[in-house]
Amino acid sequence: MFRRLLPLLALLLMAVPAVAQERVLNVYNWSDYIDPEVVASFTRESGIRVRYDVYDSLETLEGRLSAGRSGYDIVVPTSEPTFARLLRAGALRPIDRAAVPNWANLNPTLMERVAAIDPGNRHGAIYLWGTVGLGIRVDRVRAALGDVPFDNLDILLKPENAARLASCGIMVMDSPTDVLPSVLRWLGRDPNSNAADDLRAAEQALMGIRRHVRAIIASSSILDALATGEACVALTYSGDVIQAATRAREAGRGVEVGYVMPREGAQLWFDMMAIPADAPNPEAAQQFINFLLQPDVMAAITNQVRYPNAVPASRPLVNEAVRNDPNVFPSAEALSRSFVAGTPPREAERLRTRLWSRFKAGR
Ligand code: N2P
Repeated sequence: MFRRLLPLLALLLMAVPAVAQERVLNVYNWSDYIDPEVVASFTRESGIRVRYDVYDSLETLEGRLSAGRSGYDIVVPTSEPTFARLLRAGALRPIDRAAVPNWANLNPTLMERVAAIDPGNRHGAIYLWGTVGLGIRVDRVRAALGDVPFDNLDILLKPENAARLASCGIMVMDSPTDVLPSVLRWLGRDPNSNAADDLRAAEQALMGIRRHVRAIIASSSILDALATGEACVALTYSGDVIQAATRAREAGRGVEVGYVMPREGAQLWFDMMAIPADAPNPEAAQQFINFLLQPDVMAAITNQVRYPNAVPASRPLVNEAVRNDPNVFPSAEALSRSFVAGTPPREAERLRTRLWSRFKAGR
């Protein structure tokens, strides 16, 4: 009996060092935010296996990371507030530029914008960026509202419009961080205000449409609901809407999805590739960042997820339809009206969280 098991045992022993040597990269990224083929080709090229987890809101990401020992090597927080807060808490590791030669491919003007919170850009490189706006079912909204201009948040936030659209499905992504600034801007207030009366006004605006809102759910579920036609107006991230539009078109069931970038000024955000201070495999993380910063790799990602990147040399390699889509690459004029969220102090953050619970509960 034992004799027969011996060869098996020998085989197992031989396999142990191989397993111990296997290199693993633990990635925690947004959902629907990469071309899976890119991950596969990184593994083929480097021999590093990728364990890939996803989140769909900054609140989820921050909750997971602030406990420490997340076990991740790569995370992708938005520059403000999440990346800024993690940085301040000492939760991010400086990136060794010598290990990331493709850093030179990054657009210096865009990187300058995030240098204000990360002097010298020591802890993060821009992965992708985009705006917050509305995904709409164009025909349904046209039928319900008539010939109004489809270029601002009136569609969602004016109670009379929301009442007309309620039956076809209004949804809002479950993220006070990425929703409140746009509501404040629509009200003509400072999108980054932490003043109690501004936040109260934002709450009133949201409560004014609450009974017409079908769902306040994770951004990943909003993408699905837009693609199937279950949502006819949804406040979410730009590229998610464009991905939903593509899926809806491919499904061929007559669902036509459009993106509305708020004319009053859209929230603009930058998502940063960063390495947690306690990352188990920071060398592999740097290798991965370097891999992603290649122009052809970045072009593949933008083509797939419909968000612009920060590698200008990728631009000629992006499909023409994507390259010329002003919802993917906003015009200079639209950008000049946009704003970037700030980092609310603790007390204001508490007010925002409480306000959001009341909005979700509807009272
Ligand atoms: C991807 C979500 C976009 C990231 N599904 C928002 N910062």
